[in-house]
Amino acid sequence: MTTARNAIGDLYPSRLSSRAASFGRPHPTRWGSTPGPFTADALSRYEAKGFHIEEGLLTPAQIQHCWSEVERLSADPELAKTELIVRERGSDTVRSIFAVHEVSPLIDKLVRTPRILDRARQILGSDVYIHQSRINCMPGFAGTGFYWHSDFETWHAEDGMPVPRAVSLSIALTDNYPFNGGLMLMPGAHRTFVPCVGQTPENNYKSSLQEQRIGVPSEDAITELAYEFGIEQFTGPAGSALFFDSNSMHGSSNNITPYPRANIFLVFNSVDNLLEQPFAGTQPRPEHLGSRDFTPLTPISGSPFA
Ligand code: 6CS
Ligand code: FE
Repeated sequence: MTTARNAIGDLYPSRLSSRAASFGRPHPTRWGSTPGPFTADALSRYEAKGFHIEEGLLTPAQIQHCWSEVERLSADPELAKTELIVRERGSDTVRSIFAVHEVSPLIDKLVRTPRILDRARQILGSDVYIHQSRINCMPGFAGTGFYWHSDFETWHAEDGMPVPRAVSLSIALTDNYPFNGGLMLMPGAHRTFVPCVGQTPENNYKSSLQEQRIGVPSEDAITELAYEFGIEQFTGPAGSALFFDSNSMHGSSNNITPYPRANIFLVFNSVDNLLEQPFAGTQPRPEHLGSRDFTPLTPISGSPFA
């Protein structure tokens, strides 16, 4: 156990020894006024709800291309020996594959595709780099969910991300129904920061990626948010995309249906929001969870995702 360094000057104190009230975040959701592919309407909905869904971001052929890549990576014996693969607790089933933009040239092209990269830059008002990338798999019957959390809470406490100036993009590789473990989000709750109780053990990530216990809000805090904001769900055919704010309150249920669910998850962080020492006082997590290669992404021409 370590002592949090959040006593003074931390605008987003969490991992506390006793409960503290939720509060309105002092930072915006959309930064600046960089032009880009999002319409003004889409941007204002993103600002209000903390997320925006775009159906058909990828075509069926592009999804198939990505799906082949998932199969290749899942079966790669070298990758299987590394921490990039996280399995379901007590089984061999692959739950997540991390740093996919580094191990897959195809996903590297995806993150540099102008119509995708420019959307992240438009929301964050600056150049961006990839803080974390992963493929999340939720097989039929066996997939387990993620409890309610804000990603920014973890990235701030465990990776040292200063403020919520990051946007996540989740691209559905399978159809997302209301019943196969789809992501639930609380529209508008991204404006509220919920300090969480509990000290962070070193190497917390070794268990939190299977089941997060530290850095999750109390049931009372979740109840308050749910009554104020309600809950919506990201559903839609394969190829649909969800852009969501780093402080969105979200989670998912287990998938007991036979229909698998998989998505590509890309986190773009602003180059004006570079990682510092983790605010929980712990050692920084490994590169594949919180990258410290802050090189801005450059767009490519001739992308297979153009
Ligand atoms: O650890 C991460 O970076 C992400 N994964 C989990 C389970 N919670 C926080 C964040 O979304
Ligand atoms: Fe999350």
